[in-house]
Amino acid sequence: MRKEKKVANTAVQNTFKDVCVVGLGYIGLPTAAFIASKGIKVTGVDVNPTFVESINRGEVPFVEPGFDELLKDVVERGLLTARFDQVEADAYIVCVPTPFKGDNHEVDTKYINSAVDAMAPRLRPGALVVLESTSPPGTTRNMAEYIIEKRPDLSLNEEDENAIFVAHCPERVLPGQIMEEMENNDRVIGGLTPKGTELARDLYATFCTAELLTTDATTAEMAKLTENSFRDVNIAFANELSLISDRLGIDVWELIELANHHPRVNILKPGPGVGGHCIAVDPWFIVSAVPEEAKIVRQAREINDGKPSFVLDKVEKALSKSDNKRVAALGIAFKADIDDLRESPALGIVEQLAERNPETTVSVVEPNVDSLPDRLAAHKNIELADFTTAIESAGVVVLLVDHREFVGIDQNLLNGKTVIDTRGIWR
Ligand code: SAJ
Repeated sequence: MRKEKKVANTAVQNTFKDVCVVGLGYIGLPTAAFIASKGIKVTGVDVNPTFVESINRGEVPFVEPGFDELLKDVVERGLLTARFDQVEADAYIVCVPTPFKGDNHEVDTKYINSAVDAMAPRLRPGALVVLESTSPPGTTRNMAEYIIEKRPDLSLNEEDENAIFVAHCPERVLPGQIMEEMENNDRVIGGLTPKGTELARDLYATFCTAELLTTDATTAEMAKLTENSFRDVNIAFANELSLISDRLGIDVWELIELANHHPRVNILKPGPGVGGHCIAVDPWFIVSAVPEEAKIVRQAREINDGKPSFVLDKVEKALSKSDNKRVAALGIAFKADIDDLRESPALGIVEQLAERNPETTVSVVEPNVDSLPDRLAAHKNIELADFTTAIESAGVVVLLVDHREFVGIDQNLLNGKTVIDTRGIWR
């Protein structure tokens, strides 16, 4: 591993006059905007018309604190434009989803492949292609080989005149804190060749002021998977403690608070399960690559994936003892203060609750969305409600997400209700 200092912006801007970012989601769009804010012309590409139209109006199509101003500025200054089709550029950054498929949780590279299909005809010798999407070991090389399959006139040998350069630079920002972390998080950058690493490092140096750590592509891929697996394993420990504490009849929050007073103990928080498209997905790529060895990683995934059914059982038990069959479900996002519903355990809990208990009405309170997602709207016994109405009419209240709106509420509102607080904010 080599630590590289930031290079001067002016030198970098000479190398990269145009950058094309493919995939304008929670990661791609902020990345595009940060690069554009340094005076580089950026074209963002997405298949979603709502996103493209909203971005070209200077409006962020999702909730991310503090990002609106930056986006508006770069769009108004003509530095960032969104469109459906790719353009010729000095550098491409691929930020498309990499979901898994099948029972073995292998990566589905269909979005990377279609990004390459659209990019290949436009690639010029000397271009840099960076894969940011979280990927199993070997994916960056496979992507590069797929590019060459489409463009046999180009080469991956950096000595050749017709060489292109390919690298992996996994995204690391925490949704909800992207404005701070995009600039200040250290980055891991691994090229397929030394020149690829160098060029990718120069590109990220345009907007990242932290350390740029260089390595090879496979180690960079594994570094990202390792980071998210580390967090998953630690959350699984907290979730396992919540099951143990429930069985022993003790308060898990108090238990963790006490244990965390030890100078070398720092247990994370239990919850209703692990969501988002990163931590709930990425560890499986390690399991799928090396199933024999990745025992803790697999077990952690299973523990975290099992937590929603534990919560569901608790709610159903409470309902069976309550005359009032209405449930107030607080939060459906995958974590606090965002509108992202991907892989959200809360969403699954609400859906199953309604499905398994047709006599029950579930009032969902989610301050970050205007309407229920189709999955929930399809159920007649699920409604979107405001906080006060939902609580007042419910016999059972289940807190699923620790959104700021739920934290300091008047606890008197909960009198007479059975409360299941999966995030421990009302203790
Ligand atoms: N969670 C708990 N208990 C905790 C912490 C989190 O139950 O103590 C749950 C959350 O409620 C959520 C899930 O885990 O459902 C994941 O949330 P998170 O805040 O831990 O992480 P993400 O998915 O928002 O972002 C992670 C980050 N990775 C790490 O912290 C190692 C982020 O830096 C990555 O960029 C991101 O994954 C990604 O895109 O890979």
